[in-house]
Amino acid sequence: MELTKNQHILNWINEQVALTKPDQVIWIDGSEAQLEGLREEACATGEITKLNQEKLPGCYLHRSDPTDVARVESRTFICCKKKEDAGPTNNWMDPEEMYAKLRKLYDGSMKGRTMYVIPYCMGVVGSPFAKYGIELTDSIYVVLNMAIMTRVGQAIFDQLGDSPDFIKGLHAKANLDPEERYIVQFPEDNTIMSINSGYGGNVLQGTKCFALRIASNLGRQEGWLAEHMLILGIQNPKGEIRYVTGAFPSACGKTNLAMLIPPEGYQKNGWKCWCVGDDIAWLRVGPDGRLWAVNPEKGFFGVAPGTNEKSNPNALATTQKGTIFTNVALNLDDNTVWWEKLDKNPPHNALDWKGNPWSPETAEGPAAHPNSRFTAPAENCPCISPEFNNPNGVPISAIIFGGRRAKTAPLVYQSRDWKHGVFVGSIMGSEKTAAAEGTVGETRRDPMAMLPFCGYHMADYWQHWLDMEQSIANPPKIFNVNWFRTDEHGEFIWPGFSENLRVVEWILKRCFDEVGARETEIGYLPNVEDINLEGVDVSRETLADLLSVDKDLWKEEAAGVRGFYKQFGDKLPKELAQELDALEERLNA
Ligand code: OXD
Ligand code: MN
Repeated sequence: MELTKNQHILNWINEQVALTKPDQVIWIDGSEAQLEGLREEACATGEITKLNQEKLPGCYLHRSDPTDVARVESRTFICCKKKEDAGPTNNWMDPEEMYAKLRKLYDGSMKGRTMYVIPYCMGVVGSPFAKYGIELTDSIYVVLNMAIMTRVGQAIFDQLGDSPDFIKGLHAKANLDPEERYIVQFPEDNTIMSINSGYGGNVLQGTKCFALRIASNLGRQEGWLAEHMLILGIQNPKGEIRYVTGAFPSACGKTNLAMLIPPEGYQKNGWKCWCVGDDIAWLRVGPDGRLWAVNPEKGFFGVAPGTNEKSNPNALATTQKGTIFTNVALNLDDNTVWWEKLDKNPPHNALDWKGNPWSPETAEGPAAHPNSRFTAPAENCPCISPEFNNPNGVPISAIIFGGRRAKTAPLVYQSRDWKHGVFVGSIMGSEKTAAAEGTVGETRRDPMAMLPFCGYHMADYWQHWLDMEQSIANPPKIFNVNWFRTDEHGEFIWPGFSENLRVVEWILKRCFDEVGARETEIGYLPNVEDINLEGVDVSRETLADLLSVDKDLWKEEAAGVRGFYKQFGDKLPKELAQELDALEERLNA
């Protein structure tokens, strides 16, 4: 039954139905009864498997096609009229050409299938931050995941009324042909189309496609920022809670920082940390001139391998109910799940992520896919912030950028001002580990961790960041961290995880003028005595080493940035070119 009389919505859905030709159309009202019916149906067809309901209540396992297990940047497109508006870091195709190509692929793709109409909201329904979307999909898996990751149901239609202001999304699994897989954003039409994939990051359109690629365009037009950032609240012994956001490329511990647990000594003194978001932040200027952040998502789509009682007990606890696991291993003895580094007891009677028998003795590959995931409700998280559902978000004191650098970047430094902070974000990068293709140690630049997610020209995006300065009377301070410096044996010097709070404490003190700093060529660094080392096995000498700036390495770094900036040509904001010149001058002085 149709859940709205909105003609914009009905006309658009009718067109998509005529194109894809599903056998039936089901509208998702968001009720538990309807979702439960869909879970039962998906269990009956084998699309998902019900797990041990005593140990993992409400949890299910899904296996995706083995060729369809990750985001595919090579198949992801920004289709705006002018190629130069997409910029050198995005794939582009002319919208007319792309629509024509896609129409052929979608034509009749839902024959014999059901189309589900998912009305969803990014942010709290009715909040000034909120944005609405409708995803049409032929996948129950997508419906169930979207219902965890976003706010779904009738309330969205009620809120929209007759408005045409919603993001249109069409997803068809088709035949999962990797050669014809497309994840396409049409920012000028507020439209998202994905086909031939069932993998989360490609097809849960509310997340990366909408909340970053489309929303970054909306933010530019409307004067706000859509960022690939965690949001963390830090409560000090006085009971004050101060918030930071953090942008990190993948494999830099973003989820761990988002759910940080204070070191024991800090806990005893009354410190607490609160997770507002683990992946995406929408940032707007509040009436007080500060930057306020909301997490537009309602769940966590996290990487399972490596998540354990030590690395991230909060994430692990979050996955113990109401969670959909994708491509992890199934323990046949007790119908629970397992993944690498969950614990030291791999199941001996298991199915791997492809559904083949697996045991540690005979294993030829990992039990869980390295990019296997959990889709878990944020409200399960033991440290979820009481402000999680606050429609106005939380005020941000600091923005933290970070990457994985063996030598160059110190443990932490503060930018000189907003412009320099934008520069620091724009030169962000991470060194490739042995696990990834390419030369080990080579730096992959990933500005603001937005390389795969910025929905328009990266240089225009930097300009937008620079322009935002005018409207933020009380801007957050901008920092860079690096938890990954290594010694001559390649071992990490800084213990990381919980201990990172010691660095965040210094960052917050800087924001509230509670501590000094020393000025260096690259920005402000802590005085060695100003980072609390009580209760951690790190000496002042080691800390001094972590806080050292090697001028020769930084000269190489500056040269690397110059090379990276070249591709942006005339579009590179002059402020950033000046920042690079100034950095080199200071290094050569
Ligand atoms: C994610 C990503 O899945 O950034 O969050 O790839
Ligand atoms: Mn992410």
